[in-house]
Amino acid sequence: MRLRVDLLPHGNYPDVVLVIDTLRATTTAITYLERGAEALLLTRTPDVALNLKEQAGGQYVLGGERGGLPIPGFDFGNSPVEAAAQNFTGRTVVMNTTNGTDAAHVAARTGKHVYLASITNAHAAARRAKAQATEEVAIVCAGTDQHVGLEDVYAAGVIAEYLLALGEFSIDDGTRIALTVRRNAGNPLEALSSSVHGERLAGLGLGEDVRYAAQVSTSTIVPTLTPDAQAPEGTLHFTAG
Ligand code: 3SL
Ligand code: MG
Repeated sequence: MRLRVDLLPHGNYPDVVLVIDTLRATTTAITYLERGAEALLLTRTPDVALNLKEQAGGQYVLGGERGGLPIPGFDFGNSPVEAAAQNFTGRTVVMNTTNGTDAAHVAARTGKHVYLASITNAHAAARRAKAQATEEVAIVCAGTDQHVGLEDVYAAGVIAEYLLALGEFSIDDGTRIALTVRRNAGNPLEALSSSVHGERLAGLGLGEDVRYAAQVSTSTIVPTLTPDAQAPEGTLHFTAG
């Protein structure tokens, strides 16, 4: 079994893919499902989300950001702290974010089993990946605007450690880098806070989201790409695994 870490999304994933956008899209996605959401629809663009809302009204709740701030017309930003304070029971949350939702679309082009992962669900995500994989687990870091993000590589290292404790893998250099970062960048909060994006979020007054995202394996929810013929075009349909 191969374990591969892509420091940015590259595509061509043959088997299991764990998509990571620790700050903050995948952490927030996990939280929506924790708070009762029935499903998540990840769109390619904000307009796809806004059109869905216009057509189907109250059926959908919209969450997303540009530049870290809520998108005009959306109901929520991309904040796990904000999501954790809401009840989404029975609702479908439509998400669009700058990097995380795009990374999921790249993974879904070829991946057989696509999951959203973060530090908060690291153990559950690793267990799910190990259980489903037949040839490869690819951990894909979303990064920020095509730049590698320390927070995502660190999270990949956390998940890689769990996977290596669960079984035998041949590993690539991406995995070696992620493990090195995990072992040398301090505790999760130190690592996330010292990343460029962590500093940026703190500057926007969103430091509580960084703190939230640094909690290790507090959730057993693994958002799972679940093909659904009814899902609107241009969306990826995820449910709680
Ligand atoms: O890039 C993304 O997809 C977002 O998660 C970035 S932010 O943390 O919401 O600004
Ligand atoms: Mg990010």
